Parts: sequence; C-alpha cells; structure tokens
Amino acid sequence: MYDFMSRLGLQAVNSGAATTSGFLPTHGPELDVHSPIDGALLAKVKLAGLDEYEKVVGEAARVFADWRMVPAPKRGEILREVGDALRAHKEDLGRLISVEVGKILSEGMGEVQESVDMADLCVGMSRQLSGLTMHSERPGHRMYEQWHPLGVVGVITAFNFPNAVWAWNAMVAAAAGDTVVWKPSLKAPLTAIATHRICDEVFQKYGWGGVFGLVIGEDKVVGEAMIRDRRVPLVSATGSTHMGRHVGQVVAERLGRSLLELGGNNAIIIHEDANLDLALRAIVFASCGTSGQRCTTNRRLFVHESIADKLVPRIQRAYESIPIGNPLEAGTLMGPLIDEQAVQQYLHACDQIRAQGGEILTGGERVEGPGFYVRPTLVRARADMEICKEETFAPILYVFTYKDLSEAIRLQNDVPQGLSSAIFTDSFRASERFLSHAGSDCGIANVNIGTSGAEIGGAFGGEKETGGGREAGSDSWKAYMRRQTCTMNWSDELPLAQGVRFDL
Ligand code: UN1
Repeated sequence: MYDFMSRLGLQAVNSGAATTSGFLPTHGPELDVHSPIDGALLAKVKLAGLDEYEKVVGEAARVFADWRMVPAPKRGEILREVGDALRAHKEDLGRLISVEVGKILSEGMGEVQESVDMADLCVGMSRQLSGLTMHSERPGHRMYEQWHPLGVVGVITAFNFPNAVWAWNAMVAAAAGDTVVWKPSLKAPLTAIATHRICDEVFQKYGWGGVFGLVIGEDKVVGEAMIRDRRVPLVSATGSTHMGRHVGQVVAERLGRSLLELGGNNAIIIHEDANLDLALRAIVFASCGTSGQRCTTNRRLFVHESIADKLVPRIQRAYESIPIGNPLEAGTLMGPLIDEQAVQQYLHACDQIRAQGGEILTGGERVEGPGFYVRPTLVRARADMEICKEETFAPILYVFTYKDLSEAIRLQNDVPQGLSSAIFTDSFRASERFLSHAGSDCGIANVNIGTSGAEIGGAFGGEKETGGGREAGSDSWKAYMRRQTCTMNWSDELPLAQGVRFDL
C-alpha cells in the first residue's frame, strides 16, 4: 500500500470495508485490483449488484429534480471548487493512475490536469448554455429556443483514461443540471473511487450529495441495467467498437440517447516537405505514449516515398532506445500494458502481422520479467494487410509509403474507424487539402502535431465506427441537455403559420 493511496482515502477499500461516504457496498463479490507495474495486489473492491445500482440511480433521479432548478452559474460555482479539489490532489491522483493503469507519471498527472481543465471550462460554460432567438413569420410573435437539463446521465468509462474521460462527461453534465452515475472499468476502480470521493466531498459540503454517483460492478450486471434503464436518458460510453455497438443498439431500442467514443485507427501522413525532427518526436509520442493504449494512439504512418529512407530508420532507432519500465521512475517513457490479456492480444497481433506478410522492423515481443511490458513495434506494412484495419490496443505502428497526397488521404480514410488524423507538412496547399471536404474523414485533423493529446476546449470524438459522439469542449454540452423551442404570442390575434386558415 502506497502512502498516497491512504491520503486518497483508499485504506478502507483495501480492507474490504465500506468507505466513510458509504458509496461502496459492504457485501457481495470482491474484485482484486492488481498493478500492471509488477502484478502486486493493490486493493480489494466489493462489487455492486443490482441493489446498489438501484440505490445510486434512484438517488440520482431524486436529486435531479432539485439540482436542475439551481441556477446554472451557481452550479458552476460548485464546479470551481471541484476543480480546486482535483488540483490539490493532482500529484496523488496522478500517482494512483500510474500505479493502477501503468501510464508514466507525467501522463498520470496530465490526465488529472485534463479533469481540472474540464472543471474550469465548465465554470464558464455554466454561464453560456445559451439558445438562439428566431424571427417569427407571424406578427406579434417571438420564437426562441432554450436548453433544459436532461436527467440522469450514465457514464461508462474505459481503463486507459480512468479519470479524465469521466470528467469530460461529468463536469459538463453537472453544469447542465444533470446528475451522473458513473460505471468505471473494472480494470481501474481505485482511480474512480478516489476521484469520486474528492469531487463528491465538495458536492456533499453544499448539500448536493447524489449529483455524482458511482457504481462499480460487472458489465453484464450494472452495465446492462444502466443501458436498459429508462430513467437514464443519456448513456455516454467510451471503449471498444464492439462494446459501443451493443450499447448503441440497446439504448436506441428504448429511443434513449447514446454518446459513443469508440475505437480509433489513427494515422499520420508525412508529406515530402515535412520537418522530420518535429515529425519524429510527434510520431513516437503518438504511437508509444500510454504504451499505445489511447483511443487517439497513432497506429498507421504514411510516409512519402522520397523521404522514407531518411525517416523510418530514425523511428526505428528511437523505438529501440525508448526507456521501458516502471512508470513511476523518472526517465521511463513506456510503462506496461494493462494486463496479461492485453499482452496476449499484442502477441497475437504480431503473429498476424507476420502471417499477413508484414515485416517487423523492431519489437514484436514482450519484455521478459514480471509485469506486462512489451516492446514498441514498428512494421513495414503491405497495403493488403487486414490487421491494419483493426485497432490493436498496443504500441504497434504500421508504416506505408505513398507517391501522392490524394493516395495517402484515401488510404488513411480507408478504415472503419474515424477518430484522429494528422499531416506533417510546411505546404499550405497540402495541409488545406488534408483539411478540405475531400480530406481527412476523422473527427480530429491536425497539422504538424500528432494524433493524440487533444486539448479539452475542442469537441472530442470521431466518425464512422468511432461512434459519432462529441465530448468535452465547444458545444458538446448540447448532448447533455434537451432543447425546447418556444413561440410566444403577444398580439390579440391568432394567426396560423404557413398561412393556414381555420376560422370558427
Ligand atoms: C482516450 O484515449 O480515450 O487526446 C482519450 C488525447 C487525450 C484523450 C484520450 N486528451 O489523447
């Protein structure tokens, strides 16, 4: 047990007892939580069953009735304190994320910063939930639209961003006047518990316990209950396309809303005039950062044939020297994968690559010893390799060469997923083509930066099998509210629209 874990209030969890704020069950099946760093047992967490799910969702629905009536800027004031509370715990939470999911400390802290940024953004957003006014075609009439809180928002998160992706949703939802029920990944429950505790404490202080709820349980128990629950008008889910397809279908069946942030198969195009020093750093961060376990990880690289011989060996050297190891140690750039299953999937993908005629330039194997470490893998790929169209959640990069930009853009788009994309070029024409209607088909398109590490101010999400959802900044808040169009008649007449006459 690490010191910072007790500072985050996790000792009670470790002994299997209920925590002080009583949001974890006291009985029921227990989950062992291990660190991917060395496999050490970190804690035991009691899993929620349907009873606890009922309790938390019932509470969220009850609290919603009052929370929605609090003026949005007042809701924002509470979020300001939530942001401060996260700031105060940034170091400990960042460490917990490193220990629980294996990302390097700087990325663990960066993730908490992303949540702080979300809280800050939503303080301002709470004063900007504005609708439009329209000119009525009828004299003495006025039309406008307003945005109302929606209800209980279900938030299903993945292990790889166990803190920030919840914040993308929860902060916006709370500003919008919704309440939130969080179902985190069972691969990262401790970060969820600590995050929930920090934020819930602020809400409790103002008498608003229940705005944020947490249910840690199995997909097939609490996940299924949530997606079928008509008291949950919006389910926001992050994870694999396979999971999202199921969530989307079940929620659609009851005509609920879903907001899906699913698999990516992101690519970087290196134009012939690219600054290769810049490109190299971006490629390695985007492809190896978080050990290739971001939805925004760069998985494919299209290099102009005239510069491939210069760039590819440099990437290979960087891959061969990247420091792999304990993510808490300074200097480490790649920590472990999340678990043994992830290592097996990586090894299976490497077998497929060989079977499909790909040439592994470096990597393709696990690092011997305890924990779940693998080598970053660089592949000279063939255009017809089926595996390049799939998302393998591991540090594997497929390199292709191309002759002209249209071909590169076509190949980049020729996958089922559509999350993030980038081009490296100093050419105005090339970057504009990449960003044009006939350019990248992804939700994110960058010039001279990699595919990952998006800021929260923009709307985050992607097209096609990535699910179409948009979270975090810009006008993403609209998904968390319901729009109402209002027409006001201040005249003494009752004219009908479209010139219809209906005289009694
Ligand atoms: C994810 O991997 O699910 O753009 C989210 C990024 C981060 C968020 C990634 N800000 O890489």
